[in-house]
Amino acid sequence: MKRSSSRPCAALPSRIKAPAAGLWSGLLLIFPVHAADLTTATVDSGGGRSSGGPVVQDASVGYFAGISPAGVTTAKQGYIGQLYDLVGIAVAATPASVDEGGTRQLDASFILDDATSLALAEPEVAWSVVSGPVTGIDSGGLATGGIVYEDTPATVRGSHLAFEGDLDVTVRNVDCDNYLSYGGDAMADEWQVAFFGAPPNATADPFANPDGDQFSNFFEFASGTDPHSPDSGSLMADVPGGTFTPGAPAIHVAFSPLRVTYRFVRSVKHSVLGLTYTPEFSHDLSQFFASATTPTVLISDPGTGYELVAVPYPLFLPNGRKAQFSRLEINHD
Ligand SMILES: [Ca+2]
Ligand SMILES: [Ca+2]
Ligand SMILES: [Ca+2]
Repeated sequence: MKRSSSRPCAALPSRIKAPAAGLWSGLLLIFPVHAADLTTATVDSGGGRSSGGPVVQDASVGYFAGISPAGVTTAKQGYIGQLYDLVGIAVAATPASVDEGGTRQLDASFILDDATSLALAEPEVAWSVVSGPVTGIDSGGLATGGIVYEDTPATVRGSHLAFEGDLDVTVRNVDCDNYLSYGGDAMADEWQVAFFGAPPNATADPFANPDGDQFSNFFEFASGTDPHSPDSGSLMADVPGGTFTPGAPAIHVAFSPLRVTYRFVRSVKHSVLGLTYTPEFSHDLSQFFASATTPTVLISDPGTGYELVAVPYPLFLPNGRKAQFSRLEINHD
């Protein structure tokens, strides 16, 4: 009896697995059948592109570079492209300021997670004002500064997708006498806001005299005295030394040699405000003679906005009489 037997096909050992077809397919693209024909391209020293014959090589330094010589083939190995994530938006302006009534171009860029940036076209950005006197930003990122009485901080914002970025800017006070109803009265708006608050305020008028002394607000501003104090007194000065306290003009006498000067305080902004200060001298309070000497600045204090100046006190007037009286005339052009 013929016996037959059948033996089932043996299964592959479990540790020998056939690779998935897809994997082989993928490798074949780079390792063709004729593995012996592989040539090795020279990797560019910077990891950039190199080529020779039918080969174009894009690889990073240190990566395998063998590719097929048949046909024009491109092999890409390693980090030849860089992927990044967006982490925020940066807004910039150069400089980070805008003049009142003027404009400043804002620029926006994406901040990437690899510490680089990617410029954004301004129309892609939604612009807004977070705070401060920036009156508007057009679609092209052009910001306009509002009218201010002093240099004033503001914050602007650029938004795109889910990101937004802020920039602090300064709105520069380039005209010291143009702020709302305080403008155009020859008194620095900053001084008016400091003593009388935000406009409008009738007691801040140049002809008003809220403290009831003999000096109008205009004269108090021009002389640096307190418009709320009827007892400002005469100016006090430490010359040389560098300090002074504004007050009514004073006559100063120095000896060895004898030198008499007429000292007064004026605004450091007198020129831009159109203010002129004219010391005048008289024998009889009837006829006054104006000083023809340009005042000498003894102490300048831009921090307070005032300076101490002096002219020689004439012992004798052009009419030959003694100068027994003096006064300071302050005018606005
Ligand atoms: Ca201004
Ligand atoms: Ca003013
Ligand atoms: Ca007064």
